[in-house]
Amino acid sequence: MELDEFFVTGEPLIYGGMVAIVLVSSAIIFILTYFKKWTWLWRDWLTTVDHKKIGIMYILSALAMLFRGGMDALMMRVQLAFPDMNFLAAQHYDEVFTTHGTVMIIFMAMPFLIGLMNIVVPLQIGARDFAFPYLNALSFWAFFFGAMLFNISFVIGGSPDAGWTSYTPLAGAAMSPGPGQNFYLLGLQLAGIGTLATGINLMVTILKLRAPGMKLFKMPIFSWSTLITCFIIIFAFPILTVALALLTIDRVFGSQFFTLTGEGLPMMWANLFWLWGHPEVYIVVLPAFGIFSEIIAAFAKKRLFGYTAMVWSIIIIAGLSFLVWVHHFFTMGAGAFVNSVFSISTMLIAVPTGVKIFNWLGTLHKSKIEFTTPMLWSLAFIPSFVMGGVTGVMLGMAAADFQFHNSYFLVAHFHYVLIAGTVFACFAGLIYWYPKMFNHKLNERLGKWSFWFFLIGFHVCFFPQYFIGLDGMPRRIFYSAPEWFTLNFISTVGAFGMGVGFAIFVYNIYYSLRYSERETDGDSWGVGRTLEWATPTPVPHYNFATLPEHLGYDAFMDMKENGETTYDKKKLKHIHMPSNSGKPIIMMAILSFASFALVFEWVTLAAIGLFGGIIMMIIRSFDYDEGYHVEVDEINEIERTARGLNNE
Ligand code: HEM
Ligand SMILES: [Cu+2]
Repeated sequence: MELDEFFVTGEPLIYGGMVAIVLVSSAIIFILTYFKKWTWLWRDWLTTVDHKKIGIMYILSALAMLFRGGMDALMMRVQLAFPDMNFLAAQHYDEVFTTHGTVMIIFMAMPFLIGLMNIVVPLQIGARDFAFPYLNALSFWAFFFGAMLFNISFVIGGSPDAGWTSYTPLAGAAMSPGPGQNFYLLGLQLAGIGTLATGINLMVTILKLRAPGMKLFKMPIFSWSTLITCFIIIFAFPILTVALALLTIDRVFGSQFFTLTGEGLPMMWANLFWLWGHPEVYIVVLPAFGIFSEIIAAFAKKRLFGYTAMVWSIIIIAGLSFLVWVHHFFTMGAGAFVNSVFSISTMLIAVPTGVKIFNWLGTLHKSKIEFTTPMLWSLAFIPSFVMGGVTGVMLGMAAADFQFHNSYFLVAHFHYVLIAGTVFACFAGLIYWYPKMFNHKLNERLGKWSFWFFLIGFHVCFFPQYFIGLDGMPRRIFYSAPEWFTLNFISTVGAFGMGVGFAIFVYNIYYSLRYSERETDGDSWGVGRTLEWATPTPVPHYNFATLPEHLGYDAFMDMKENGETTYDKKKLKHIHMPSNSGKPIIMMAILSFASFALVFEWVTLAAIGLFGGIIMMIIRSFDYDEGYHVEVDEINEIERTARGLNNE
């Protein structure tokens, strides 16, 4: 391969990107060296197996990906703002919507939520850490290197351009030659392994490590939604793994699973993709439901209305999510009977979802609402998400979908559910649990500015798109006809409004780091109901010194009433902790090297990398490190300092 094929050339925007990458990387290296932070970075972060730190790394990466995906979105909206715009050429537009969709779903929404789960779930169920902390680190690095591999494509080799759905035969070797599509396949493969491992890890954690007395039906709702999400991950992700592998083999080694010419089955890809893909949208929305439930109950200062109905509706949604995948291609030609079956199963999902909406409204009913920013995001979620849900039912009517299919009506619909559901929940959850992670709150005034900009921007951006869609504008085109000008222009203005909201949010992180008051009490908002608020802030690395015997639903409320804490001197025992390890990051770096080689179809190099990965697994299996103990004296010291008891 020639060097000028290796680097992407010819686009001013991409040269700008290259310069930005070099500048930012040099700045980071300089700062780390200047302040002598390399050992700190390696010892405290890169080798950590602590679920709280891994969660923070997930969230930071997800915020970076939200920025990247957001820049893609703004570029597309600029191109569509005026008819005859020449900002993005057709080919470049294709690449941008492909990377936007993929980054947002795989590298932003899922890791953001997994990051929150990492931090919150062990604390909510009274566990010391994940069941397999080492595996948790491995999962994070799999995601991280997968994301890096995918993102590097825009400066090296070229971006994929077949949509985030990567439909064959378009995505096959004949119609999409070159490394672009391989980046998609291998980036997702690597990250997917991490997600699958997290699903198993969290499921075992929740089933096996709950504190004594915390029965499943006493568990906080966010932990419930996580548990069910893990089941979806475990059943759905292997389908993606297989589909990606088959398409990789098609492209690199010339097999004919999805080709047209070799009597492959291109529609089989669409089926496999959506067999994973529809459950995937519930992977990113069920945890969001869990987050909103926690926040709404906390700031309505009431017990969650209909807890049991909530749990069952999550379970039913999860089950149904595997039975609706054909609604993504009603136009395939499966026939009226098949389409009717999938139409009905799709509409059935609205029933348990409706139940949840009424449960949230029931919780709010006659309550004294405290309008904090996490609560604002949660309140805004309800009507906004309903607008996405109702249009989803419209799309679910097979006959009508022949009109809506591949139009901006669909684009509006899925942004309504993904943004009002997932993104609002990410913001709400991050702000709500922020003091648990960083010992201070985010500034509420800035938070409200960012909320209003984002919320209004969101509706201004996407509401008009329903009508542009009904007017006939197809998705995935880089050209806006003059008759769609007004609505398209309004939509672009809204997109920039959201951009401003996000910028304020990021600025708030910096502002609060400098100026926010440091916490002394673990129950930061004063309204905590669940166990994570029972720990002091910052949370000790072992989480809980001791736990009360009986943990009911709303465990922390009971503890407050009974005057109990997580520090009962009489019950102290040493705590067994896992040691840090550099092996997860090294192993995943080696596997990402192998994947990178395979992207360019350098098969020997890829095989060597894979072999290196196997060597790392063997080394790991001879690792007899049993971890270490935190002794009673040290626990006493940590708890007394954290609780401010030393001055007494
Ligand atoms: C931040 C504001 C956002 C804006 C302004 C925006 C805008 C857009 C635009 C203009 C397109 C291309 C439509 C087309 O030409 O067909 C698009 C596609 C898409 N967006 Fe977004 N988006 C945003 C956020 C998100 C989020 C948060 C997610 C997911 C969590 C998401 C997921 C997708 C997906 C899956 C596609 C389809 C890509 C494809 O056709 O392959 N977007 N978005
Ligand atoms: Cu679906």
